[in-house]
Amino acid sequence: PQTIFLADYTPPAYLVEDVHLTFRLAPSATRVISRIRFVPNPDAKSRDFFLHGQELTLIRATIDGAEVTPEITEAGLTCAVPDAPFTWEAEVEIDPAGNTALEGLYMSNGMYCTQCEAEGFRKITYYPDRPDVMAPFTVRIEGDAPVMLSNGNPTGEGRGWAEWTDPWPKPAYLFALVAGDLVAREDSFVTMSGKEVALRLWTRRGDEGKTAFGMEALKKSMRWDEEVYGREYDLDIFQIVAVSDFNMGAMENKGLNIFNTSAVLASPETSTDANFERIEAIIAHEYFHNWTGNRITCRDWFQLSLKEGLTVFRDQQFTADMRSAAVSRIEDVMALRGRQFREDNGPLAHQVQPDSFVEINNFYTATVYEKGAEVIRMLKALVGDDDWRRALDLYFDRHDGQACTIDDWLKVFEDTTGRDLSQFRLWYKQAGTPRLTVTDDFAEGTYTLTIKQQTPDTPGQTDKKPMLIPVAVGLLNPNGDEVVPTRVLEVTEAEQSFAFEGLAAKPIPSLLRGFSAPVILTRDTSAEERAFLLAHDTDPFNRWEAGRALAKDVLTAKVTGRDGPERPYLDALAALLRDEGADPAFKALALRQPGEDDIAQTLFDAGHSPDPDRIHDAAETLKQQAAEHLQDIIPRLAAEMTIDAPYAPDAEQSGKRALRLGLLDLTTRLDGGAEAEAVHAVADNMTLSLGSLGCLIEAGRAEAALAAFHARWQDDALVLDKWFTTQIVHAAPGDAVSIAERLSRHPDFNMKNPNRFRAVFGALAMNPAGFHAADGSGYRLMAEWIARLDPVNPQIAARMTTAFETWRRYDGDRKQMIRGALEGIARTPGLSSDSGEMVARILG
Ligand code: DPP
Ligand code: ZN
Repeated sequence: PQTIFLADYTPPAYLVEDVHLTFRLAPSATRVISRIRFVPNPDAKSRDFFLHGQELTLIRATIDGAEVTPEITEAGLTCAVPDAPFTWEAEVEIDPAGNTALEGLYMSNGMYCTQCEAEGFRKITYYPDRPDVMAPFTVRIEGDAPVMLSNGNPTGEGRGWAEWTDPWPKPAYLFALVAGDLVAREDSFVTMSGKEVALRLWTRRGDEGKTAFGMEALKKSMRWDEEVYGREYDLDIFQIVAVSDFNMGAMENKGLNIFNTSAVLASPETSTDANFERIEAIIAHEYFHNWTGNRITCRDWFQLSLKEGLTVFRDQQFTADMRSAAVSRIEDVMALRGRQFREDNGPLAHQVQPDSFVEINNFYTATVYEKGAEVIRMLKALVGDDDWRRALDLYFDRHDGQACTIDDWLKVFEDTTGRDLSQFRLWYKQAGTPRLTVTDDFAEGTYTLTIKQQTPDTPGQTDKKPMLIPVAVGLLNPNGDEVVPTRVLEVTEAEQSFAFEGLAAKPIPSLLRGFSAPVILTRDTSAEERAFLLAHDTDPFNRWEAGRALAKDVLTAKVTGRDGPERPYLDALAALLRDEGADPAFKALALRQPGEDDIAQTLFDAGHSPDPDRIHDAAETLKQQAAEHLQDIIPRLAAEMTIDAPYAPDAEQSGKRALRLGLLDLTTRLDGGAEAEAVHAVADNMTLSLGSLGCLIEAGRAEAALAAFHARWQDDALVLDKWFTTQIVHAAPGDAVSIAERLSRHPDFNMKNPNRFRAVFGALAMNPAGFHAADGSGYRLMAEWIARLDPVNPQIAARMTTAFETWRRYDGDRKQMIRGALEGIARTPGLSSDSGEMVARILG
């Protein structure tokens, strides 16, 4: 496997003027006939003609009608070509039915579908499969499927064929084709300039009842992008197709988005509130890519965050507007810390803009996506809302139709504001989570904050420079009044002080409001001060953060055998639950304890080797204590969370259900699951059904409920995925591995379906004390299945290796066992470059 470097970028030798593709569909022998008009690129450094191609059988090729015999290698082909525009034609044969990697053209439940990002198009035909080659496509599909779709607008159809034309030049990774026996929910949307766009959401038969929510989310997204960014849709039709076997969440193919069923299909009976929220966000995300990704795309894959960071930021803004801004910000940060901080503080740490990769599929990461979005959020905070909007207008204007770089993006901001962003650019180039250490001082009415910054070494990167870090700060007086409203301090030096004058008394600082930068901030803070902020901070994020910090202090103290601030924590929690002004969703978030993985990292940072069992016990003990401490409040509050109206997956109802389930989790510690059983018996939506089932599993009385759940939902793959997952996630640590092992032998387990594989093995990784079982059984099971999956679906196998990314935190025995497991994967004959690269990076 070859390492690709950003520094080696060269422009393509030939550009493509247009592409005509004909597909003659047959499950094991599909013919793809391409007619491509090439023109020499005036900016090219060479005239070497190279087309990517993998797993293709070339039947014939011609140039300007004359037969040619190209030289074929494993990566593609070369051929002597004229030094002038010419027409290339080729016919290849491919095997969609045998394609279990789910990259290129493959089959899912008898339906043809494609996934081309990042480099799947080269498995469909010979082509310059790189995002800086953009062309209009015309696609003719021949076959017997009742529905045959591709990008763009329909331009013809007849018995056994359909033709689609996409007038917008696009890179090959945005190509899509779908064919099968599909049914559509149809709707329409009138754009801001009065153009009517047909909307279709396609599913296989039987899933029609799960499309209403997705369609509404699509229309809301289209309206929002017009209202907030002035971006209008640009084809006559927009289509979404739901596919059961899909490696990712969804894909923004031009005019024909393809979605994992789990990221689009929803109904109250089968989907949780969290599913609805995620679906709304993903539909928005893929739709927003039409401008940030498709109309303006990436020059090369090192620029991936140009489209992903920006589009995640835009979908976060959308969710904040559709739901509660405070709650969605907290959820975004929880996800960032859970996945990106974990990545950034281990062997897989990498830059938002990497300098090199072996397999680009391994860089669709939380760092490129979520940290990328945080970088954009900081940029917006630094330039302000007005310049943000002006800069975005300039970006769309200047770069429409181009394949761009992150530097092009930053230049737009420099030109708009006149600001030099070279220090800010380090956010893209320096890996690792910066640490901020804050001290303060008060004398003669002046309050001084001193902030030190340091970014730890990461693989291949040491001696990092100070970054430009926006730290939003507000000051409260001891009565809880805000004496200095939020101000953004721009930290640019390794150490820097900021003074606030004219204060009557020493204030209490509220630091990093709204999580204004993706950093780890530490400051010696007393439990009283945290409790004070939890009660009084006007910044909802920091209010939540104060409670979380208290909970972490309690848990880490318990694990290390110190006295912790249980009392202030539990009292503050009680006060918050009694606060009638606080939103139920917020209370539910405050009630949630920090995850066991988060505690492990915190302990490791403090110089301990975390013991997963002790962490789990500490979490259980604290839950028991909370249940006892809050037992007077719980029944009344739970009763208030009853909903009389018909189910709606909106922010208000889901907040109430979240709080109700948070309280039920505590009640289960007191009544052994009696109430959970009652809730489960009458639950008429998946949120309460699955939530109460989790409580029953933890209470050890779920056997009958699990059997009934399986019997009821055995024909619904997405619900069955939940059935697999919940048993493992909620299993007692000592049982998790054997349950996962047993479920991997269940007749409904199917390693070829990524959702099902993740439902078992992704779930095992989410039960830290179970996965890290002291006998190494979790490691062995995981490694065995990764090696087994690798030849079938290398992308998912490689992704699953991240279960091991935290290995250096643990004690010597565990480290040795994990090393053994990883080395075992590495020795697997024929291991993919996907998994090979990941294992090598994790081992370091
Ligand atoms: N480009 C796709 C997305 O992020 C990849 N899953 O939306
Ligand atoms: Zn995306």
